[in-house]
Amino acid sequence: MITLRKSPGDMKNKINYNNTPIDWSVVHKVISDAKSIMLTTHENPDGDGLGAECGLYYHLEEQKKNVRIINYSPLPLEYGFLNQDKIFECYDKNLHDDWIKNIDLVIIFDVGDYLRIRTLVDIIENYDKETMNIDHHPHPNDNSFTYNLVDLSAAATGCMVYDYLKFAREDSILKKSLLGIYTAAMTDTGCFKYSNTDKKCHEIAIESLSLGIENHKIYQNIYENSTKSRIKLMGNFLSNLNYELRGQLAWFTISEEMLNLANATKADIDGFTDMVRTINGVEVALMIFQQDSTSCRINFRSKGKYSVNDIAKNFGGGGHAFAAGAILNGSLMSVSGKVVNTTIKSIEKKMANNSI
Ligand SMILES: [Mn+2]
Repeated sequence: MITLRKSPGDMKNKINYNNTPIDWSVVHKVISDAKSIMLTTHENPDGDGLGAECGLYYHLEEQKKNVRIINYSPLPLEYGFLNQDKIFECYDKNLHDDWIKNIDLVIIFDVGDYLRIRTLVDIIENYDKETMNIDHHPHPNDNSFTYNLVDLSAAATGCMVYDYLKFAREDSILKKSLLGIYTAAMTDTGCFKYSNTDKKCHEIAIESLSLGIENHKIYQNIYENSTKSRIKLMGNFLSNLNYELRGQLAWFTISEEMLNLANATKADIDGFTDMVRTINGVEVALMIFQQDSTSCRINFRSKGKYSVNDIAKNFGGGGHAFAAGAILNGSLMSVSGKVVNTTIKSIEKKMANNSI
């Protein structure tokens, strides 16, 4: 059980840019003053968390900082291309605690919820380390980070790293950093397709291409690397979709049995909800995934007409307005009944409000 030693209310942030304009000069002073820095991101990391780490890592390494990337989860195979220099480490108490004990700063990317770095919270709290949160997910005002940097308008956390490097560097951004930043922007915008795609994402793409970064290879590594099990599982769930609200809501469940039948793993379900959102007429896609015998993960994706993070919040989760999720205790049957009903009611309410 992971708990916060200090309650957030006891903490006083030294910096709290909670979706207020970030003064990068203030942030720069904090990072410059730190000699040893650990970079980390949430469990089951994605292209944004990993890319942001990689983006800042090479800059800090060049600045002669004692810097390491230590994540709770191992590096997913499809992101191996970011790891040419073996920069990603998976947390191991025996290997890392002595080093973490003496560091000046922990920078946490894309976390959404502090507890998503799992047991790393304990070690950070036990050694009373200063933390810097760099994120584009909402956080409460009384968060427990020493330095809180939240920009909800950022398409990716990697875009915030890009902002920082633009401020901090006289030289252009290193190619190895840009590889990470490009990966972050590409994955969090669904390959520059989602509504969060902005000018900055394309500027990052232009800068990356100018330096010879091979965007098609990044794409292939991440998206053309499906396991056969994933495709088998896909066939199963796609032929069992449920539609509500005259096709505006599409939902599906993935049981442990379906996973076992396809010989698939949890990593294989990434992107399924996005896929269902692509269906004509579907405004909101919802996945209910039985992650073990006692709990389910739910995942919402919206095309932009109806927000979904408020629905996820009802179940103790959260996220972005149009991409959100939660974890619920209970069987697949009970969770799906409850969640589907609540979602239908919530969308009906939004429809009524929209039509006024
Ligand atoms: Mn992100």
